[in-house]
Amino acid sequence: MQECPYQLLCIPDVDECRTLPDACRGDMHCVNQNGGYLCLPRSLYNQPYRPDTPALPNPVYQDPSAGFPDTFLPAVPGGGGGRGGVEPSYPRVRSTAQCILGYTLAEDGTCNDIDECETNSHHCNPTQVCINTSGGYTCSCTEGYWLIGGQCQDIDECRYGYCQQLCANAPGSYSCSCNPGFILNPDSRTCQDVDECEDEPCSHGCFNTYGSFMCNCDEGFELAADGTTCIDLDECSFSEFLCQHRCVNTPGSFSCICPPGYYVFEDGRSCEDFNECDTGNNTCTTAQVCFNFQGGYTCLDPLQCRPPYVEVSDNQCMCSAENPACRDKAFTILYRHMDLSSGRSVPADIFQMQATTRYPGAFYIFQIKSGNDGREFYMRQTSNVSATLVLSRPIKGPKQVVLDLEMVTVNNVINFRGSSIIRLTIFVSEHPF
Ligand SMILES: [Ca+2]
Ligand SMILES: [Ca+2]
Ligand SMILES: [Ca+2]
Ligand SMILES: [Ca+2]
Repeated sequence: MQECPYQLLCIPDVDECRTLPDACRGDMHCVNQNGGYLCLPRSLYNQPYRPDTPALPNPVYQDPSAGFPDTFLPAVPGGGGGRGGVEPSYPRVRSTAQCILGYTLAEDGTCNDIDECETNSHHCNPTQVCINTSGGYTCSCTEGYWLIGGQCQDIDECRYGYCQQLCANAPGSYSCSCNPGFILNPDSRTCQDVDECEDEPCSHGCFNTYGSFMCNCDEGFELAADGTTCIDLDECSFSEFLCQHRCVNTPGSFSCICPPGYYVFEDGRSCEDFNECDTGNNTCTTAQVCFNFQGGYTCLDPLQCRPPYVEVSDNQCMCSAENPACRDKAFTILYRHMDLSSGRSVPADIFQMQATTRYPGAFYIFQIKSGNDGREFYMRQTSNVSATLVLSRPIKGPKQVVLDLEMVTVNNVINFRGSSIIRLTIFVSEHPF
């Protein structure tokens, strides 16, 4: 029954031409129809049946059941009765109503839908697609197109924000893509951030960011121009004062080194003299005295006083006044040693000298008797009985300077004039520390 749009036509047909006696009167010929029968003039019966040909007289439609709703029955021209068929012997002429528009009458009398798309009897635009429907058809656009002015035109999906980031329109379609740093989600429209750090692109630390990532470097390194590589910082190039002596760059750091005779102090930068005498790390014999100085040490031989001097202690020689050979010589020679940094800033008080024995009425004169050829030193008297040795010009080491510092004692009361000497050996270091 579903195939039948008209209920009237779908009940089992009865062949009224056989079952009814005198179904058609007079010269009329009975033609059975689905749901009724036709009475046609016999003279026309042999012609092909063409219900919509106006030249033919209207066939007579006979409704045998008389129980159908009026609405399904064609109007009877001039007739007053609503129901037909009560008198089969009185056929009435009715309008053609075999099938409604869109259906065609099949040989078995049923109305079948016309497939306008199949039979190419549609009026769809060439850009459109014909879709057959029951009793008709529709013209439609394929996906990705819409109807504008009767034409199927491509939908510019990009204009309507179909893609979250990048969009490329295409006829009947579109495609989304993502900015660098994003990947297209399975929905093919939205994008999500790529966690670049998973691929470990950085030499050191990596931070994922929305749409990108950032690298950072451990201490002592800096990020190269490529943004991912960490390169060592050359700390030594920052400042020449980073190390007291020499800076050695290392990966991620730097270190200071000191010349032989020094060690690197706790601060890691300054050089400290290695005291070879205290640590026993020297080659002095037991007879010698180890003297430490900046950057080295020396072994002092035991004091040997040259005659007429005689040894009075391990660092002092004396020439006795009773000895005639000592008449014009200094009464005592005291041996002293000191160290001095190369290039030490000047002026600098570096040594004190003082009379140990004071005679009443005596006065003292302090002077550099020998060794001051470069005029780097002078004596400055600081009191009646004392003086200071002043360094007035910088001395560059390594160097040993031996100065004879003389103290002249003058006593006019007893007409005495004598002198004593300090033989000062100065070890000037090679380095300014
Ligand atoms: Ca498109
Ligand atoms: Ca990222
Ligand atoms: Ca470094
Ligand atoms: Ca030393």
